[in-house]
Amino acid sequence: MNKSERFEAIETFKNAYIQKIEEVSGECFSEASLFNQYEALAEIIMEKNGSLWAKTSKQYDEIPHKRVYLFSIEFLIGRLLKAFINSLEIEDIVKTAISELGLDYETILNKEADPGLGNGGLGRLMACFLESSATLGLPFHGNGIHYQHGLFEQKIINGEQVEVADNWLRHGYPFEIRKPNESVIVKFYGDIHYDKIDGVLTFFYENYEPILAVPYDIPIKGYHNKTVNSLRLWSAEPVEDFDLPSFNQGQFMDAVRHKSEAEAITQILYPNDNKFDGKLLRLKQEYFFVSAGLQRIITRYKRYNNKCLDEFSNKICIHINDTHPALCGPEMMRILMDDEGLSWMDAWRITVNSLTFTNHTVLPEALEKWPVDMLKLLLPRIYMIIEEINRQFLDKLRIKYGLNESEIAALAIIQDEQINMANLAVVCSHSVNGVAALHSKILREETFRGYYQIFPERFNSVTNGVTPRRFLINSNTGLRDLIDASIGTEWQSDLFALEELMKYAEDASFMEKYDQIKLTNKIHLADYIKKHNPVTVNPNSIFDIQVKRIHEYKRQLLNALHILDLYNHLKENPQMEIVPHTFIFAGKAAPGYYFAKEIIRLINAIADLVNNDASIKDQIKVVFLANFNVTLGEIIYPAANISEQISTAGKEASGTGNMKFMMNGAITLGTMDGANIEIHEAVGDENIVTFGLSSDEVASFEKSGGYRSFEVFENNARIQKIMQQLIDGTFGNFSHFQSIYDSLLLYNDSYFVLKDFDSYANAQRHINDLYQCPDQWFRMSLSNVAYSGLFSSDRAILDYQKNIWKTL
Ligand code: CR6
Repeated sequence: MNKSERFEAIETFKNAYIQKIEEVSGECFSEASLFNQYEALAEIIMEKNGSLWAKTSKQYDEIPHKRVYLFSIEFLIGRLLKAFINSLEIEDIVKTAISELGLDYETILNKEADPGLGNGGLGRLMACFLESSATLGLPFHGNGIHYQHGLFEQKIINGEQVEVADNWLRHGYPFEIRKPNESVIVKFYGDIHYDKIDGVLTFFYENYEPILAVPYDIPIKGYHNKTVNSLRLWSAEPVEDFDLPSFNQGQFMDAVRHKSEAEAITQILYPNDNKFDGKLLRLKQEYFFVSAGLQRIITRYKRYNNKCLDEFSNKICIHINDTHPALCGPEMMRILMDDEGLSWMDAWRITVNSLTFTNHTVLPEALEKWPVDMLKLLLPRIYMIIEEINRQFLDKLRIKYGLNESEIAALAIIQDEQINMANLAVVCSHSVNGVAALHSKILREETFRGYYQIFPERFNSVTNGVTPRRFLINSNTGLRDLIDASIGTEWQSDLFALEELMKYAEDASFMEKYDQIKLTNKIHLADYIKKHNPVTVNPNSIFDIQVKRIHEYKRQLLNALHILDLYNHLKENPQMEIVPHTFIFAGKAAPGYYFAKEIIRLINAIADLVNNDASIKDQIKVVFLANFNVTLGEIIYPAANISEQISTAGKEASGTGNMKFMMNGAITLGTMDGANIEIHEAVGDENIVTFGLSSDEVASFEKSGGYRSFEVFENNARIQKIMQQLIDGTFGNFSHFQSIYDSLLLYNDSYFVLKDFDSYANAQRHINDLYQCPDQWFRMSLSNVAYSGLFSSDRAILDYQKNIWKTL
């Protein structure tokens, strides 16, 4: 764009924006509120998306391409306005126009709610996959739930987590389009009858409770291209709003009961990460979005394919994200047989050939198992189909594979009066994958060992990835500009091109600019901290950061106990000097997870002790930031020096925060777990600091009943001291931490915190030494950025396309 075109574009935008502000507010431009300014900007951008959206769908209809539908109970999409503006390549125009109108661009963007429609890594991964697919121009759509309330907002009061309901729709949401004419009915409860009609067994489903599923579509815009895909979220509504007969008889509550019972299904996101919570309402949610999504997909497919379903699995792939949508198998069978009149054999072939499944965890407490009684009552027809899938599968194991009864029992879908949803998903899909190399190996050798023996060809592995657009380009603009100026812009759509940055590894002037950018990002985070916490942090200190859900296996406790030990060292050795260190934590605990909440309380107790002790001369500061979400992450990742990825080896399936930090030049301090292993391989041993037991060592201790934490305690005076401090009143107002003490000593430390303590403390000392050599630190940091290509979700999506969905 030349100068005069740019000028014209700015003027045109200004006029359109003024007009839009007046339209949305009914006020003069100068009187409109900040919210009106945001609303108007969102509307203008949605109009631009809208025409591209329509063109993309038309194009997909005209050039048949295999489509992928991603079924997930969570999509953690983050704020969209800035992402849309950047993807449309109009940021410069919009920013300049807004500032020339005397308004503040960033303040306007901050009015947007951050939809919390996910718990953590799993939901965020799905959002990265949507963004990457649109950027790669692939027909790929999401299917999920339109929760009225997303994940709770976390406040920290007196050092403790307090949950506040999230109300992201309070002021409306400008990026969704309600499509009532595409609604479908989802049926619950009721009775099944069958009869032979013309010699064919026919099922009748009666007395069911119908719920209306209404879709809301959100555009998913590709970066710097014209593709706009859809994320479809289903909302539950009563088929009829109001029961008039009850109302007329004066039974006012009864008249609206049906409405609130229906709406309850999509009222709230379950706030558990990596944990199964077997509530009936959750089962309703799972079936609700599966059934609604599949019904629409099949109806649409028939419309464009002469009503013939023969080729369905060559043109459509339904991806099951973890086991929450595993009812896709039986529901697809139901639709194909009962609604479409296909035989069991034809329906089964189409179902298995269309479905693919990703497992995201090996933690036993996360594996979904629904009681048979619950399923039978809520979804009688689906239960019949599951029983039949199970029966036929077990027969096959017996006859075709010659397994004995105990081997068969281990692979059954129905076990001990429960439906094992992982087994259901494996049996109904033609591909099963883990999310990092180690995790996939554990699936093959442990979790799904028996399945791997009979279906080795089904097993795949795709290491997770994250979108560089959200987590680097749009959130670390300083680094983006430096990279653009150094190696051009190709890397933005091919992250492997970042390797070229290594030619600057010895370049002093590049290093100076690079370090300055990190410092600016740290100052930005320090300002945020000052606004939200009663502590001032030094931007020149090492920013050592652990942000993720609070979970015992993620071992925030190891980090916290090490800080306490470091503090003790400084107190005992007043002459001792370390590089000033700021330890930053953020993350939510599931509301019912007592121990995780105690860990938050301990971190805040340590923060209170350390931050207020002048004798340690500000050498360490501890910060717990409330309400970690995607938006806060975008401020945190660019400011990190150290990325804490310290899970007990073998427990973290992949991790994705590790990749976001790496892309922004943080050095991983981690165990050999999940994708850390691949980060280690990508950057080389000299650009990462690893420590701790290996997953094999952890597994072998576990097989022999665990290790003896008391022995470690007895032989380590430093550990004795910190353990004592948990219960001796050290934390004053914060009182004691008896349950933490007990879990580590009395209950044998299931997550190997004390076992890995020394190794972790040594790794921390090593980091401290490395940071004191600025040249070396710079090279380490730059290597992390340069070799992050493998961890782009573009690469992950291409792997899925090639090896799993077979769309390339
Ligand atoms: N909690 C894994 O624990 C992985 C993501 C995305 C998780 C985490 O290691 O990176 O999925 N698993 O694959 C589940 O949610 C079940 C997660 O986010």
